[in-house]
Amino acid sequence: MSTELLSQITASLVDGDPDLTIDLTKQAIQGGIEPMTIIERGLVPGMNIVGDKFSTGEYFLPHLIISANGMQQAMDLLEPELRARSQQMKVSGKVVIGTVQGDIHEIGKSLVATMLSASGFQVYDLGVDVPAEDFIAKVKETGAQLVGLSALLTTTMIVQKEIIEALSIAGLRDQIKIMVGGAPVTRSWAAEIGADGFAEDAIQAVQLATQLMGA
Ligand code: B1M
Repeated sequence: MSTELLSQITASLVDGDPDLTIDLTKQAIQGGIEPMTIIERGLVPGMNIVGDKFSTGEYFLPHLIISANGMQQAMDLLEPELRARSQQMKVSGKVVIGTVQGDIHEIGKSLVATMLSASGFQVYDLGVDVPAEDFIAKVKETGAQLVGLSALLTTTMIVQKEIIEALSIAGLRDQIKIMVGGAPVTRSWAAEIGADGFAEDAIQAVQLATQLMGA
């Protein structure tokens, strides 16, 4: 039953039917399926298929936009469920997070931000298309100990490097840890650009953040 519902959620995103995605997500929540399962086994596979179809020229930008809207609205339903299930710990640190300049992909970064916040971190989410100076200003303003840089495009991965360099030039590098992530980002890229860590998904991001904060 739950496998079938998750497959239907995937298909609704691929078919670009946001109303159905929302309806099915509500059904899945009411049916007791764990929110992370709905995300990882229902929604993300749908977005991956849409992305693949875009790559091969079968789908165009409007398809991406419609499916992303469906996923975003489903995430709005799931966010309170994720928070409700998380074990609130003592605040384990302050994190400034954003998608780097030139990149407007939001969904994955927001999921990471939600999971960090639900795990007890104080999260300052700068949104998307964030320039280095905004990260620098927010770290100075909040005294955050951790910076998270998300990039979904191969062309904006380099901006992660530029932002790390800018944080160093601003004299902040010694007082912060930096983690990077996003679909094209790898552990070796993280090492190459001098980040302190890489996380593949939102769960790993929480584990990494906790580890980097020495908790
Ligand atoms: Co875009 N897009 N897109 N897109 N888009 C990709 C990334 C792409 C792979 C699709 C494809 O061709 N197969 C491709 C990039 C190719 C490349 O760089 N080599 C692509 C392209 C080309 C583009 C445009 C250039 C298209 C165009 O205009 N011609 C354009 C770029 C605009 C820009 O940013 N300047 C564009 C635009 C868009 C939309 C706006 C339509 C929309 C985003 C809407 C939004 O976010 N509000 C969109 C979408 C939806 C996608 C795909 C289909 C799905 C992304 C997504 O939300 N996934 C994507 C294909 C794909 O990824 N399979 C694609 C679900 C999300 C939960 O996963 O974001 O990976 P993800 O996040 C994960 C992990 O990566 C990780 O944890 C998250 C949760 O598990 N993670 C972190 C992410 N950030 C992290 C940070 C961390 C740690 C972990 O620490 C700080």
